[in-house]
Order: sequence, then C-alpha cells, then structure tokens
Amino acid sequence: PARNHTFSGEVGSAVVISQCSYRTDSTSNLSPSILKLLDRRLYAQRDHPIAITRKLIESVFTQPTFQHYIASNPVVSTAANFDALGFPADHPGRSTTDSYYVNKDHVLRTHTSAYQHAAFQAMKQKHETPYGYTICADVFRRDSIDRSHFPVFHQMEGARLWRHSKTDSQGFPISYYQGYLRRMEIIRQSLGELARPPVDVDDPNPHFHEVRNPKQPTHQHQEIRLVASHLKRTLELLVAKVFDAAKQAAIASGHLDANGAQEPLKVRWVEAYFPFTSPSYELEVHWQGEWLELLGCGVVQQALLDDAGVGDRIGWAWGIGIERLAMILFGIPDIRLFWSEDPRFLNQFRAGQITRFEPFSKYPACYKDVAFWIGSSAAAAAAAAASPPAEEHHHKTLGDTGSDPGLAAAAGGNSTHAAAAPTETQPTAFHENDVMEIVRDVAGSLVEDVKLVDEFVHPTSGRKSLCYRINYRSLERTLTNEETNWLHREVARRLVADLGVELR
Ligand code: FA5
Ligand code: MG
Repeated sequence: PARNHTFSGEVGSAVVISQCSYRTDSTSNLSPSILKLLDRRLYAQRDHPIAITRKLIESVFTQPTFQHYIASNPVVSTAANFDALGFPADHPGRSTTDSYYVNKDHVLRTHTSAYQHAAFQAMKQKHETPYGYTICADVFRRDSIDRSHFPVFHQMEGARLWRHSKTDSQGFPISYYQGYLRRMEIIRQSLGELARPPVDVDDPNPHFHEVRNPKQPTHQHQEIRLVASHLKRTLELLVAKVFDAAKQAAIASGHLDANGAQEPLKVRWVEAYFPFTSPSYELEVHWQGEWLELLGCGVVQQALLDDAGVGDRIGWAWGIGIERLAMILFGIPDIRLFWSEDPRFLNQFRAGQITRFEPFSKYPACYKDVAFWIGSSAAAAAAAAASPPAEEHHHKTLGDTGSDPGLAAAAGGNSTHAAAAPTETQPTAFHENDVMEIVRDVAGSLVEDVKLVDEFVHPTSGRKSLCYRINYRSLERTLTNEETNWLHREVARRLVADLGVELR
C-alpha cells in the first residue's frame, strides 16, 4: 500500500523532542531529515545571520514597550497552532501533507502565531499602552524546494495593542462612544510618532474591503484606517531600514559605489487572508527582478483578544520570514546556506554587523528528470472528473500560500484529500509535497530545487503522468556522477515504494 509519509519510528513508539516524550500515532509524519534539524538553534548563535537579523528586527521594535521572546521547544499543540487562531477544520494547513505531526494532538509549529494566545494572555498584567511583543522561533512546513523555501525556516512575529480605560479619571464608567474616541486619540498619537518611510510603496487597495478584506463587526471604520496605517507604516520603516543596511554593506564591500545604480527599494501591499486577522495584508518587495513575499500581517481578531482576557484592546500583528530578510541584508542567494556548517560561510558574519556575503564559488548543477504515472486508471478518471488538474505549481516559488486556503488550493494545496487516512485498499491521493519530502529525505541540502516540468493525462486511460526535474548541486563541493546517480535512483525507488507511483 502507498504511504504518503515516513514515521520517525513505529506507530505507538515514543519520540523525544526538547526533553519531552510524545507517543506517535498514525498521524505522525516526522521524517529523519527534519528531526536532524531540530537542535540547531540558529537564532541563538550570536554570529549567525539568522541571529543578527533577529537582533536587527528587535532593535526596530523597542518603543514604547516591547517584550522580546524566543520559543525554543518546537512542539506545540494543534489547539495552539490552529484551533485558538480560528483555523477552520478543513484548512489545508492542518493536513499531514502540509504540516509535520508529532501525533494527532501535536505539531512542529507551522508559524509563530501559535504563541499569540499565550503572548496576549501575558499582556493582561501590562497596563502601559500601547504595549507589544516580538517572538522568534524556527517553524516547519512541508513545502516546495527552491532557493527561497526550506522545510525549516525562521519566523519573527510581532504584535502591538492599544488599551483604553473603561472608566474616567474619577473611576466612573465611560460610554462605548467615549471609549472609542479615546482609543482613536491614542492610536492617532502613535501614528504621529512614526516617520514617513523612504520607500516607494504601491498600495492600490483600500485598508479594508467589505467583502474581500472586511473590517470586524466590533470595529469602527475610522479606527481600522488608523490601525492599518500604523501597521503598514511600521513595517515599511522596518523594510527601509533593512534595505539601507544592505546597501551600506554593498557599498562597504565595493559591490556598489555610493551613488551606485542600485535598484531603488520598491514594495507593494497585497490583500491577504488569515483566520486570525482581519483585514489582512502581505508585503512584497522587488528583489533581483522578482516580487518576493516578506511577511503577512493584519488587525488582530477581537475574539482572540477576548479569549486571552485582553478584550479591552485593539491592535495589529505581523509575521516575517527571517531568511527572506536575511537574504536581502547579506546578499545570501540560497536559503540552504543558512544551514551550512562550512566555516567559509559561518566565518563571514559577526554579531551586530551587516556585511556582504562573498560566495565561495558556485559548484556545477546536475539536472535529472524523473517521470511517473500516478493513480490507477479508474481512480484517475474519477479524480479528473472531481477536480480539474491544479496548474501553476510554480506559483509557489516566490509567493507563499501558507495560511490562505484560497491561494493554497490554487497552488496545489488540497484541503479535502488530507482528511482521508491512508488505508490498505485505497492509496492516499497524490500530493506534490510528498515528492518534495522524499527528495529532502534522500538528498537533503544537496538539492537546489525541484520543478514540475511536464504534466499530461493519457487520452484513453485517463492516467496522469508527471515529470519532475531535480537540480542536484552542493553549496560546498562538486558532486560526483556516482553520487548523483545513486541519489536519483534512490529518489525513484522511494517514489515507487512510498507513493505507489509507476515510473515511466
Ligand atoms: C504566516 O505564517 C502568518 N502566521 C503570518 C501572520 C502573523 C499573519 C501575524 C498575520 C498576523 P505566511 O504563511 O505567509 O503567514 O508566512 C509568513 C512568512 O514566512 C512569509 O511571508 C515568508 O516570508 C516566510 N515563509 C513562508 N514559507 C516559507 C518557507 N517555506 N521558507 C522560507 N520562508 C517562508
Ligand atoms: Mg504568505
């Protein structure tokens, strides 16, 4: 029978992570390649670019009062990662094709938003207003393979809440309307304290859209305009600071002269969807000729604040991919480099310094294709009738669809088949992330990217054929033919053994 994932051990055995033991079950899909990366704590190694970037972001969020956290145990409950944040039951992020399950109740966190509830709860005692926090952690996703995606990456999340007293200076309760006016006043004041960011910003959509990107029922239009402006401007300032630091580093290393022909910084805001914010946005930056998504953000759902006991506040939250910022900051061209233990990489960076990365020569690429049939003819015909083939897998290359069910579906994420557990008689539906996982398991960071290069349906049998092109390339040395041949044969063997596909 086809199985779409590998266990770390037998069902019902124990897996120990951060000194806690978890009993595995039929949901567990931790792979050995992921388990190996759990103890690296790159965010805590002073001279590592991930830690340097974390510190730089923290330095932007100091005023007025911010608490900075690091979350070291990567295991969180599904309740914290999904339920508390309002993820619907059929959200693709919950499926075992997209997330790493320790067992049915625990996942390797898929985002730092898993700590929102706890962090908001901790704010209950903080009466200064506004008040905020950042939290940094490594997060885990079964995802595509290319130079800006890795199954473990780092996120930093931030939130800021404004509180308004429900009583006047004599302690008498004030009306809802008076409260609303006070809140407006303090948010407007915060907005006035922000500088105008020196960035070319494209923001074609209004802050909220009643259907696509709605204001929450308990909010007023005017205050959402203020909160959204404050959120967007804060993040534009952060990005401007990062780009300026990157530019100074490029000038210092002679990659750019001071009046140099550097592309001016261009960013754009895109409407987004997250179950835990509304309205929601993503920020993209124009980098090396393409739009690269940096972060998601939005106005925190009031229900979440109520649950955490801070319903008397209003505010925003954002989540940034640290690698994405660090790639821009240091000119690091490939996300795998962050995991390199090669001194030629590590010795280039010092705490508190933004310096331009000097590549230590590019080793040759080796492209190999693997083509296979998926599903039986009957199943293929049924599946084809049920849903048209998902086109545009490459859509995921730079944009990310993690928390957006609509976009995730468009990019090949599927929210329905995930619910079906693998059984003896009925192999699980094919999912591209399972191919990615096998490639990662076999070849780890010796693979630069994996692309779907051909896809067709046999006219009579209705069976579907896929062809993936794997680019084998080490960041540290030249791979031998024997090595790449062996890796490729092993990938093909695992595709057959684990996914039940038929090689062409
Ligand atoms: C989130 O994870 C939300 N939790 C962000 C958020 C926080 C929204 C708070 C609202 C409020 P998303 O799935 O888009 O959103 O991921 C956030 C960022 O992580 C992306 O913009 C991208 O910079 C980075 N990222 C996503 N997937 C990967 C990956 N596979 N490799 C590297 N970076 C990634
Ligand atoms: Mg996203």
